[in-house]
Amino acid sequence: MIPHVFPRPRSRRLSVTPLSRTCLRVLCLSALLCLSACQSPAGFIDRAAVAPVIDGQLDDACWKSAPVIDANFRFDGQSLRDPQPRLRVRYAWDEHYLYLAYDVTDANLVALPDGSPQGPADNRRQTPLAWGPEKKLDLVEFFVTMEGYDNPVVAWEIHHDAANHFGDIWTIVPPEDSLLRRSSMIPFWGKHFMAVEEYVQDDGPFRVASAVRLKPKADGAPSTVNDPRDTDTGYTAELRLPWRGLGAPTTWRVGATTPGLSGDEIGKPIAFDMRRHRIRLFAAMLDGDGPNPIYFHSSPTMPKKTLFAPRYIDWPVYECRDGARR
Ligand SMILES: [Ca+2]
Ligand SMILES: [Ca+2]
Ligand SMILES: [Ca+2]
Repeated sequence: MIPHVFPRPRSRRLSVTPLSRTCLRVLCLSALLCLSACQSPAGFIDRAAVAPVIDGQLDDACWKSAPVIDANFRFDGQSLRDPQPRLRVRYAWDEHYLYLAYDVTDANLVALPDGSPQGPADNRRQTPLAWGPEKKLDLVEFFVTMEGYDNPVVAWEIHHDAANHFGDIWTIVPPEDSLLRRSSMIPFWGKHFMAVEEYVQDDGPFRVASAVRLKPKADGAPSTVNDPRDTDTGYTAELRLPWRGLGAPTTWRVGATTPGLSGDEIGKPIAFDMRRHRIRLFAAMLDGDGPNPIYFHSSPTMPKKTLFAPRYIDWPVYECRDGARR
């Protein structure tokens, strides 16, 4: 059985009355499906009444009310939390953006560029190096996909680091038992396809943005990147990703009355009503310190020592809602 990627709301109920043997089989099968389909989301993402300023400081109103997600599950054990704080993330949304904020605790910050800048001509960004154990490289990753993009999963893998390098990889992940995994487009360990040259598009004036703020050390001076002579404390960061660039369905746009865009809507930015829509959002951190680099992440169910992208069923599900109720 292929589990549903996005559990449906609890309000959906089965309505089967003729209990013939065949119907009982159908009912039992449906009940099994519902076990995977009716689970509650891991949490909610609240709408930001005021958009956060993307400056790396987490003093915006939306971050003060957002739940803090401790992404310190260890790569080398399932459901195994690290005793130390590692990566803490917060999420928010509004009609144009998904906002990501995070706080890294790290005594030695390392961040290096990789390849050429990417992005549109008026919003270029430098991609970070994603793996470099000999350099003690650090990295933060987010994996995001939306309900509906579930067979195969179409997701974005976002990379970010202490030097504000920003990378985005368009990823396609067929279900594990799908023959699509035999596609010549699936070279990455026979599991998924990564389009590294693609990038999250800006939606007119609504543009990808990111920022970093280095946290102060014991002496009050900011932590330093790529200088191991001191003892860092870490950094905070904010990212802003346009819903339309992420691929939110245009049927989710504010005031949608038709499935497709009407003539005067084509080419204009789109405002999205994300209320009640569900997204899968998984956060991970690579820390290059110690004898071996290690990842920490936000999923209590991710199997140990597993490649994150193909395990989309273990990315936590969040439901977008309007306003903080906490
Ligand atoms: Ca801010
Ligand atoms: Ca480090
Ligand atoms: Ca340093």
